Amino acid sequence: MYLIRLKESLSCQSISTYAWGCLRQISTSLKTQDDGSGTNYIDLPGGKVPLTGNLTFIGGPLQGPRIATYRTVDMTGRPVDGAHVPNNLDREISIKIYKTMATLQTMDTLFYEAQRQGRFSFYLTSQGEEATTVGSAAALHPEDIVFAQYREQGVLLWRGYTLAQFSNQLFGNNKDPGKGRQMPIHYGSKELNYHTISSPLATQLPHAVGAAYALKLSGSNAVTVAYFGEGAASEGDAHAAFNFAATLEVPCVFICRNNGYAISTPASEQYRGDGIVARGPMYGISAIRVDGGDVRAMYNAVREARQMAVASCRPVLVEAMSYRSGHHSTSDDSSRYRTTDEMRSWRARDPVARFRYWVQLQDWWSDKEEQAMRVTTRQQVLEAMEEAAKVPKASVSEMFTDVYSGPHLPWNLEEQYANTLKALEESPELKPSDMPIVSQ
Ligand SMILES: Cc1ncc(C[n+]2csc(CCOP(=O)(O)OP(=O)(O)O)c2C)c(N)n1
Ligand SMILES: [Mg+2]
Repeated sequence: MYLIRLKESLSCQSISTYAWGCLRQISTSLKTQDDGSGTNYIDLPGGKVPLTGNLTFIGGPLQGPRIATYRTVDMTGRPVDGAHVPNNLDREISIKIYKTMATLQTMDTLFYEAQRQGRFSFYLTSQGEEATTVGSAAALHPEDIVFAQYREQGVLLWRGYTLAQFSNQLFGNNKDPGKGRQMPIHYGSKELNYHTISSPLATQLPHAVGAAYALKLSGSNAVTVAYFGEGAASEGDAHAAFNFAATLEVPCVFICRNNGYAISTPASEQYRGDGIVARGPMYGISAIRVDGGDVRAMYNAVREARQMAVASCRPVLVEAMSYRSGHHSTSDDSSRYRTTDEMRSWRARDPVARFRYWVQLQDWWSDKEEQAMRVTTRQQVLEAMEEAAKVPKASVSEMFTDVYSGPHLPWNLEEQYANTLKALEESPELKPSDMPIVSQ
């Protein structure tokens, strides 16, 4: 616009004179400086950068060694010599972490099977990622606010979400706070500081950054925690979130679960840099890559990340490397795009068995306790499902009446409610068999 106006008001000759004047002005304002070592710098609003006569490009396709993965326990459960473990796990927390991971495994297996039997419409497991979610959850404080993707049921389980609550949500019954309006697995809990899951990928990331900014303004010592997959990291929202987090300087811990797949798309097709961790420095965010199958490493890395986020009031990025051992969801058959050999080899690296070995090595757990716990947990999950199945569904009328808290329905809901009742009256075959029409 400015140039167009200039063109309109100035002749060719005077444009040239104007540009020459500008150039001279710029050349004096962009002063180069010598720091004494013979290096020249250019001082710009974005910062002071060195000058060079070398015509050299940086970056390009990945070459050379990749960023290392922090690990404290090997694949068989033995401690890694010399690993830096600033926060060792004592007996009590180790047993709690192990029991939560084992319960998560049992819960995932039984809920998955129940969905296959048609008892509810959708499920997805976190098999292979139990250490990532439970290990990180154990490192957080209860007041930290979680913005999860959808495969982080381990965080909720750690925070005390009960098997009954999981079951009520999956069955979409009257005891589910969402009353069946959300798809199964879209859990949320205000009491546990866990925002309700939203399926569109990466939308939780800017939300987490905004909430972290609010925490900063209120002087809180809590952080927000944004979980996401490596596939979601390709969304525009992820880039916006990282940059806002860095520039606004907010206490947000980003935890990327790099589990190798985004449904059928392998991680190798998701980026050309070194995974997600390499993006941290690019945005000015401290970052670490962690073995997501090593619960002790996850616990230590996230505890440190949280500490850094609070102390510096800045974001931190953790990339947890793991493998999605199950199908993407009950709507997926992953044997169509990955080999059984690959899947079998990763099943053998089960993070739950790996941690059990470590806990048994400390003499804190026995085969007998293991057997008893597995029987009890299985029973508890089955009972929770039986109970949830018996709870009636919310009535059709609540779709309209349970939206706003005021005594009267807004006119548009009133109209839609009346139309629904009329349609059900005229076409009784549309009446859902398991839902009352009007609340009793
Ligand atoms: C904006 C958007 N695009 C596409 C989808 C469909 N979709 C659902 S899950 C998924 C894969 C996500 O992969 P990743 O982030 O790696 O998480 P993972 O399932 O591996 O845990 C896709 C493409 C979606 N939900 N939202
Ligand atoms: Mg993934």
